[in-house]
Amino acid sequence: MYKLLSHTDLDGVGCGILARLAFENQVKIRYNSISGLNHEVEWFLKNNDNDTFLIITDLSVSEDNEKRLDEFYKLGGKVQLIDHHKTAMHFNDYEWGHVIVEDDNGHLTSATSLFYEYLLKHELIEPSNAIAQFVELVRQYDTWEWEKNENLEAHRLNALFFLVSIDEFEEKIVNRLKNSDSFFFDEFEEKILDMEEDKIERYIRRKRRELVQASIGEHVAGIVYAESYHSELGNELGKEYPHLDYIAILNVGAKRVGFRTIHNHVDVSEVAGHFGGGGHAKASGCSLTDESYKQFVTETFQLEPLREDAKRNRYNLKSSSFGSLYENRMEDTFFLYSLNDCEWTIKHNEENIDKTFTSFEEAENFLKRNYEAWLVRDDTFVNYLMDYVKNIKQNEESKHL
Ligand SMILES: [Mn+2]
Repeated sequence: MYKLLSHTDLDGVGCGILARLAFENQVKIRYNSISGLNHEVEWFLKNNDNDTFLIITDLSVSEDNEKRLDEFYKLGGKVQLIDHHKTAMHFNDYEWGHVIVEDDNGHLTSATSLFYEYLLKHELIEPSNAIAQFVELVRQYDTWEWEKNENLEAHRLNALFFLVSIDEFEEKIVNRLKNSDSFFFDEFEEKILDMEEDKIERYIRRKRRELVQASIGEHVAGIVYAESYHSELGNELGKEYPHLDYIAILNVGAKRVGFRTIHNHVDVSEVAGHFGGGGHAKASGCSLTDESYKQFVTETFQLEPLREDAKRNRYNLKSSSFGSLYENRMEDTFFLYSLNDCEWTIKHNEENIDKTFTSFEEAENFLKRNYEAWLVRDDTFVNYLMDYVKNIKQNEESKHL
């Protein structure tokens, strides 16, 4: 008999699917959160028979359970831990641990890709094209490589995973991988995935109009309330507003805050750590405690949402050699223009600010971080230029008088 303890996400369930293909009804599978895993391991060690082979994937156990498992192994118990998280590297000190973050070709790994290799190496699974394709989709999704490769199928696989229950997903995929030469979505799945994509797009568009900006510690954050689609939302809002260091997503019902960043210069695991949470550099979270509630909810509740840049302009464009016009809520105007090839500056109302920038992006970043200004529509831009010309003329005329 085998027992597999794996994570509840797509990568974790990918391991379950491989185990089902390899061991069929000779494996018991349990999907767990991190805390749930430790209970399961303790329960297993108390109730095990020495014939059951324990496999743990995509998760690592607590220090206490690490010791217990090693004792169990030394007394002849069968156990294998397979993971790809950086924080689990020390399990490689054990014969029963196998942790690889990046493979020899420089590709990031996932638990599903490592477990597939493991099963192949021990000749526990028949290799197939369909399985290899599925494993690669899971790997690309779990490592975010899908985004760089624009592998939308990987993203859709995860969307499908969330649309159906884990049991249904497992059964569906196992059957498909058993019976076909390549991995595919059926017609009905394609249809609901299309609908789901439209729904996410509308949701993000709505949330974009609710985003507020606030300085928090050394960072400028975007703050939004949302219960669903956190990773899509964090990613889209981050790209839409690159001047924000990170996006904080508040889920008041669940009493959680999620943090996402698209930037390499920001580590949101540190931000979350400050509020007693943790996670990865680009995605992290913490509980909504008194302190984080005050910071993210109380102190930002009165703020007005960020205004979006005008999108359909023909004249008032970013980086334009004629300059670009911005405005903020105080109705201040900001004219951002280049002095020469490598210097940009900003005219705030009538006066130039005492600062130059080496690129348009740098200048705009300054403008948006400090003044929450947005690119105005063409009509406002044209009026601004006309007033400007009128002023010059008036000045000239007054000189001649
Ligand atoms: Mn994983």
